[in-house]
Amino acid sequence: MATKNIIVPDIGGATDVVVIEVLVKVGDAIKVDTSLLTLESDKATMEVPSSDEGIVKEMKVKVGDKVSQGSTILVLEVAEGKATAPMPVNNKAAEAPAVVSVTSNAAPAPVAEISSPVDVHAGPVVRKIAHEFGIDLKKVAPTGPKQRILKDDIVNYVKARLAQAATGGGLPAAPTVDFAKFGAIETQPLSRIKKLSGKNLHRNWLLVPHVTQFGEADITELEAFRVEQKAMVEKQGVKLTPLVFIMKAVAAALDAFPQFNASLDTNGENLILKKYIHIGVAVDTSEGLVVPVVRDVDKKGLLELAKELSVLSEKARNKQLTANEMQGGCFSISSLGGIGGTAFTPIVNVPEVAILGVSKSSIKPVYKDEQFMPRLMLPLSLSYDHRVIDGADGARFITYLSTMLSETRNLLL
Ligand code: CAO
Repeated sequence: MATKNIIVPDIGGATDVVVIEVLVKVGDAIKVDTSLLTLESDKATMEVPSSDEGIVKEMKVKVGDKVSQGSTILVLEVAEGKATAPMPVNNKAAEAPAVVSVTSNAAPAPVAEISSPVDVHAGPVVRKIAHEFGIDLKKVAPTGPKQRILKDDIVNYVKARLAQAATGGGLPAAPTVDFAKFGAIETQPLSRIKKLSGKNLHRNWLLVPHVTQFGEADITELEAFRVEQKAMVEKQGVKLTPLVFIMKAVAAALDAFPQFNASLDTNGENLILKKYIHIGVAVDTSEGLVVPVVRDVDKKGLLELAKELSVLSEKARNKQLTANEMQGGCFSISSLGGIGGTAFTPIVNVPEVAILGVSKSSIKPVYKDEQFMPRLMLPLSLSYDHRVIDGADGARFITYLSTMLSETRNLLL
């Protein structure tokens, strides 16, 4: 292999022209006419094509450098026999490639004419790519100097559109805002879990026609029972929180309302009813939300469930959950009861058809037997897929759940 210096050819006598874009990098295989640089003088923006073919060995210029005719752009590794002597600076060689003028105020170059918008700043390569992909350059956010659209801007635009098509297809893009214009900022990458769960939540939000039914359960008796049992249970190293009772009540409700323990098949024509009751429980971890699944909740006792829940949530927080432990759920529970809030609208965890949100219980005056009484009320928020579940069934399910939680013996039997 021989090497050859690739130099700036005749650029119409302009000197100290600023490099505003470097279009190749070390290791790139380039051909004759591959665009190497974009230069910007007072009068025009130009793209410099390569005079040779080979592999880029070393770059000699970067964005912001000033170049003139004869400045070395890069060192090219060329195939033996193809290398010629470096082109002299003053050589007005016939082989010297022509420079394409893009946004010159003079006559526009042919490449520039391929693409329509003339009021955007972009080089011929960018315009050509935009033309080939049918991209309207006016929609691409420029990040180059003087609002110039760079090749990377096109790449980012296409990536964003593909991501959008994968989720919401055809939705208008969120505006690109330069937040630093308004004050100090810091950019933090999203965790792997956040990126994954974010994609799923977005898809579920768009795919499912959600309805959220709110309700309240009187858990005064249940709480008295829980507090009574708590110390005894804690001796066995287990924490008995309201969530375990809620899981049991949900299992009973799923048994009574099988359409909640179901999934739509992929063509949306059939409902697949499940004969098992596995419940996913959303766990908040430092990396984001994960949903381990507790299997056969209907067949397990309160203590067994409490033990399993604490093992799974511990594993979730230590990032030790296996894929298997997060699969096979029929219904999900998202409990924010340990944190606070009065109600929220959880997003259905597709392919499940419903999810229960639990908020923090509080003592409220409840009118009973012709007087107000202080009762501990638990707020419930049931979101469901309206393609599968009717509003009346949503109300029946939450009423059933409230009854189950109000009468503790229902859960113990
Ligand atoms: N009302 C009042 N108090 C409640 C309650 C409720 N609904 N639910 C729990 N509590 C109490 C518990 O009894 C416990 O109090 P004590 O320590 O005095 O007994 C305290 O709140 C903390 O409970 P916990 O959070 O440790 O336990 P849990 O069984 O309720 O929940 C888990 C376990 C793993 C679900 C929970 O820790 C968690 O991660 N929750 C967040 C889930 C989440 O982020 N969901 C959002 C999904 S949508 O983006």
